[in-house]
Amino acid sequence: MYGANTRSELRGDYSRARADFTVEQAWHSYTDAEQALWRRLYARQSELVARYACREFGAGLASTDCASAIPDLDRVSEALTRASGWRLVAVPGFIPDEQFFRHLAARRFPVTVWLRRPDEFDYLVEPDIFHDFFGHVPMLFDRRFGDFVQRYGEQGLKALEAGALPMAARLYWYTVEFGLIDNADGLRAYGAGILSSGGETPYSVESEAPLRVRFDMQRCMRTRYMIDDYQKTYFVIRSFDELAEAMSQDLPATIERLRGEPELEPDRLYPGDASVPPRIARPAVRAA
Ligand code: HBI
Ligand code: FE
Repeated sequence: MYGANTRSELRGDYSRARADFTVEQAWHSYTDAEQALWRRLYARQSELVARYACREFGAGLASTDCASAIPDLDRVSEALTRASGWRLVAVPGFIPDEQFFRHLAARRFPVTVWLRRPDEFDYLVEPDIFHDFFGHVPMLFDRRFGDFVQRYGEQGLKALEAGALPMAARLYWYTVEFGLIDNADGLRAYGAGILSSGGETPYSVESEAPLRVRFDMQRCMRTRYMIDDYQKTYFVIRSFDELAEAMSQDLPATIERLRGEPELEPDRLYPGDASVPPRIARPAVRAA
């Protein structure tokens, strides 16, 4: 989820990782305390799904059937493969960009095996299994979104070869991690970094603080991002077809066009931006 070169510490045991950085999940090694923490995290976030997540996320989450325990990745992969041809692979944590893109291009989603500590309930910098699984896996049950992520993996490898990881990372960041969608259901979130966060889920849809800009691929690829705070800018699509369209273009060609362009800051609007207003927060229903 975060740029590999911007994190202070790497958790996880990489000593038993294979050449493609996959490991055994060792599902039976999770402690009762970790199972209880998972259930608390799941209960908190799933409460927010009906109101803030797009319907594809809600449908995918239901298919994961992971409310009562940390998911067994191989078991979920059986249902996921039937739905969208994706499967899950266990990894010790962040893996090198090239390996990450190779997995995505082969419709394999890397899921970190360790779970955060209780004191990290509300926030941690590193993606753990709750972020990777609860945040990312539900959307992969949607075949169109799954096609986009696979295509992103293929294009990401080309971007790496072109020495343009930052631009490719921004595209991932502002869609897969922090994307919003504005369709007949109103403004909702589909990004994993949003939907795995208790605070950022309502903030991204209802707060007056951040900017919300209609998705434009080049605008997004030029815009820097923060990894340790709520986003200052969210990009808003109207349909997942927009992501498919964006990935139908040749990413290296777009990168070449953007090479000379200055990077953009996430805390301001630029000429040509189309703003999207926040969704009006429904007044909290007072307990009778
Ligand atoms: N590794 N496990 C893991 N998860 C990621 O999201 C991830 C990664 N390595 C690299 C990476 N992401 C970046 O290349 C992308 O976010 C662009
Ligand atoms: Fe992520």
